[in-house]
Formats: sequence, C-alpha cells, structure tokens
Amino acid sequence: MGVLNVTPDSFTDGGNNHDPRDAVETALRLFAEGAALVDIGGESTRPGARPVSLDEELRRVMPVLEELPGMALSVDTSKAEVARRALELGVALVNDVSALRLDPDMAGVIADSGAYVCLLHMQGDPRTMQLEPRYGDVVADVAAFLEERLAAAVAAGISEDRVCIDPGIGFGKTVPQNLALLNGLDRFCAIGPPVLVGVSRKSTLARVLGDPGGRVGSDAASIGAAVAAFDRGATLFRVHDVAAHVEALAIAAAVEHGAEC
Ligand code: HH2
Repeated sequence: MGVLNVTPDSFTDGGNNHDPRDAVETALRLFAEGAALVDIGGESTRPGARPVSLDEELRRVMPVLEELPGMALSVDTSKAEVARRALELGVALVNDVSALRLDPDMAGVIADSGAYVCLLHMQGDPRTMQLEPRYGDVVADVAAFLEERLAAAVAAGISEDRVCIDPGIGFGKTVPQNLALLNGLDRFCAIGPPVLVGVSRKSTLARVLGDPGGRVGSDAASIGAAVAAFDRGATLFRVHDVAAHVEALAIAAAVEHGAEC
C-alpha cells in the first residue's frame, strides 16, 4: 500500500501532493513501482494534527480520486461522507484510523458497499495520543481492542473477509511500546484477518537509531521494520518508498517460500 497524503501538513510528504495534478502523478508512480493499493488521505493523523472539516477533506481528496478511475485505491478517512463518495467512485478499501468509532455512519456505509476496511488501534486522538500513552500489557490490550472492533464491524454487517487489522504503530504509543507491538505481531495474526503495518518513516525508527528528537525515520530503517513485520506474519505494508519495499519484501518472501529462477 503506497502512501499518498493530499495534505499540507503530513509528517513526511505534507505539501508535496497538495495540487491534484501532482497527486495523480504520484499515484501513478506508486503503482508503477509495484503498489497493490494506493492509500489517499486528506487529513493528517500525525501526533498533534488538527482535524479538518468535511468540506476541506472532500476538496482535497475527491479531485484526485476522480482522476484515477479503475485504479486500486484506498481512502484514509474517518468520515462516513468521505468514504461514501469515495466508494461511489470505486475505491476498494476504507482505511479508518478510528476503527469505526468516530462517525456512527461509517460502519453502515462500508457494509452497504461491500468494500474492504482497515481497523486500526489508536489510544486517544491525534491531538493528544502521544502525551502519555498507558497500557497494562500493550500487546494484549491492542489485541483485545482489535478483537472488539472486528466483532463490532461484523455486527454492523461488514463481512469478516473484508476486514484487515492494524496495531497502529505511533498512534498513542511510546518507542518501546511500538517495538513490542512489532515483535508481538503473531498475536494479532492469530485474530484472523490479514495484519497491516504502517511503520514507514515513523519517528520511532529515528529514535531507535539514536536521534531522540527525530521526527522522520529513514527508508532503510523503514524497510528493516517491514521485513521484521513480514517475518512475524504481516501481509500488508503501508509505505512511502514502494519500489524499495517491493524488492526487499520479495526477497524476504523468497527466503520464506522459495522462488523459481
Ligand atoms: N499511519 C498514518 C496514517 N494512516 N493507516 C494505517 N492503516 N496504518 C498506519 O500506520 C497509518 C495510517 C500516519 O502516517 P502518514 O499518513 O504518513 O502521515 P499523516 O498522518 O501525517 O498524513
């Protein structure tokens, strides 16, 4: 899953794709590099980010979706109206970082469309989530949350085989908690749905490498984390540098499953 933020303030690519023509070009490049999906978001969820209005989010996202008919797209939104309009244009997956909790209409919109959904764990909300995240046992707590949200999605009429789950790296977690979640991914895989991991360029990577104030991780560090996640059962990876991840994960998969050469 290639990341395409059509926002002025996202933590790595903020501003780069604010013009819809640039965003469409970036999406086509991500597909050419091997992305199976491109995830288009009009609201930053970085720590401290402020929410945007429905009109502003639609204004950012819709012109890009309209220029990419028939492409395999996901929409990164917690607003049912944005999801509904995106699904009308054929978007395949709703990536809702609130896991259907923010907008009471979201589950119904997804259920009615038959689309895929990603349910992500977040403690608090983007404005406050990094202030003082607290868990008993972070892996057990996140697993219990994802099990509960999966049950809620199914109860709302979303087919279980349309769901993927995400431990939400950086969404209300300290560096040691993020590392524990990556190391404990097999616990999330045991829940059933495919596990998606978004660790690409996140600040945890910079901090592990010795930069305590680091805000953006390198692509090499991102790939290391993605391969570690693959080894523990993750099958979906939300990444910025698609070409490098496709190569690295192809090798990791060949080591795991073999390859015909
Ligand atoms: N991370 C971000 C946004 N959406 N969705 C999923 N499923 N998993 C993630 O880990 C995830 C996500 C945050 O990263 P980014 O989009 O690069 O930045 P911003 O939120 O500032 O736009």
